Amino acid sequence: MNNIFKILSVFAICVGIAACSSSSSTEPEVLRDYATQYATDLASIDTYIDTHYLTFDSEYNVTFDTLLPSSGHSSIRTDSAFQLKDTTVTEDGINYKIYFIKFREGTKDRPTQVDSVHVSYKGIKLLKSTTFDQAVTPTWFRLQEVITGWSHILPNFHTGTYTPGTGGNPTTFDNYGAGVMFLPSGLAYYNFSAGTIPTYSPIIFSFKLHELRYRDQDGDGVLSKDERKLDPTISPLIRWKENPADNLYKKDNTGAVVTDVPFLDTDGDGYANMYDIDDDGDHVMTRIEIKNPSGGLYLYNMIPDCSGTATNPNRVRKHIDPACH
Ligand SMILES: [Ca+2]
Ligand SMILES: [Ca+2]
Ligand SMILES: [Ca+2]
Repeated sequence: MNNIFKILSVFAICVGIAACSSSSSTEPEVLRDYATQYATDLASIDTYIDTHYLTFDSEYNVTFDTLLPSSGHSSIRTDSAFQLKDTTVTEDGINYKIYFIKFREGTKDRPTQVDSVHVSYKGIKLLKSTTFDQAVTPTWFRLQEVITGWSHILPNFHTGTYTPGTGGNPTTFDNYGAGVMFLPSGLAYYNFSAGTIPTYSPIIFSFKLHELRYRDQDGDGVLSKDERKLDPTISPLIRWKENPADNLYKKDNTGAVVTDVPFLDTDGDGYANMYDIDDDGDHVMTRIEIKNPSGGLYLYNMIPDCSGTATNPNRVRKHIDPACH
C-alpha cells in the first residue's frame, strides 16, 4: 500500500470539491490550532529521538527500536554513526523544525519541490515504531502531490547511478541519496487519518531517492526548475533548491537567506512562469521564442539573450525579455 500517494490524492480531491464522503477513512477531525499541535508533536519527536536508536544495513534499510540501558546502542540524537540534522520550514504560519538524517547525499541530480521522484520508502508510526506503509520496489510520485514534509526534505538529496537489468535481472541502483525524516503532523496528514495512522500523528520516513524526472508543468520547453528562479539575473548556480551546497540553496542573489521562494512571474499576469506559456507577455509563446536554428528547442543553459549570444551567465534570456519582440 502506498498510503503516501493515496491519502494525499484523496486529500487533494476533498479540498478541491469541498465535500467528501462521510464514509471516507480520511474524513478529517476538527481542525486543531497549528501552533499548539506543533508544540505537542515536536515534544514527542524530541522524546523519541532521545529514547530510541536506529540501525541500518549496507542498503540503508533502517530499523528503529527502544533504547534500553543494556542495549549498548546510542540514541538517535547522539549516535556517531550518522548525524541528526534539522532544517526549519514555514507552513501555515508555523516555523516547523524537521529533523532528518542524511546517510548518503547521492551523486547525481537533485529534485526541486515540483518534480517527480522515484523512491523506495518506509513510513513508521512515531510512538510505536511500527511500519504503516512502505514501497520496497521504487515507486514514482510527484512531490507536489504528497505530504508537505517530503517536498522540503527530498530536495536535500541527489539521485545516484543505475545499471539497467538484462536477462531477467532487475535494475540495480547505486550511490543514491538515502535518509530519514521526522515529520510533525502539520507536515504530514494532520487532521486526517487513514489505515493505521491516527489523526495528528507525527511520523517517520526512511527513503532512498533512486531517480527523478524534472517536470515542465506548462509544456513550454523550459523545465520548471529553470522557471522558478528568484530573479532572471540571478547566478545560474543558485537556482531554487538546486545548489549542491546545503547552505547555499536558500540564499538569494545578494546572499541573504530566504525562507520562502516566491514564484517568478515575469509579466505580472498572475500566472507564474512555470505555469505561463508566454512568460514575458509579448504574445509570442515561450516555445516559439526558444527555438534553435535547427528547429529544436535550446536547452536552458543555451537560450541566448536578445542579441543572440549566450556567453554572459547573467544574461536575460530572450523568452523572458519582452523587448525582444
Ligand atoms: Ca516550463
Ligand atoms: Ca506570468
Ligand atoms: Ca513570450
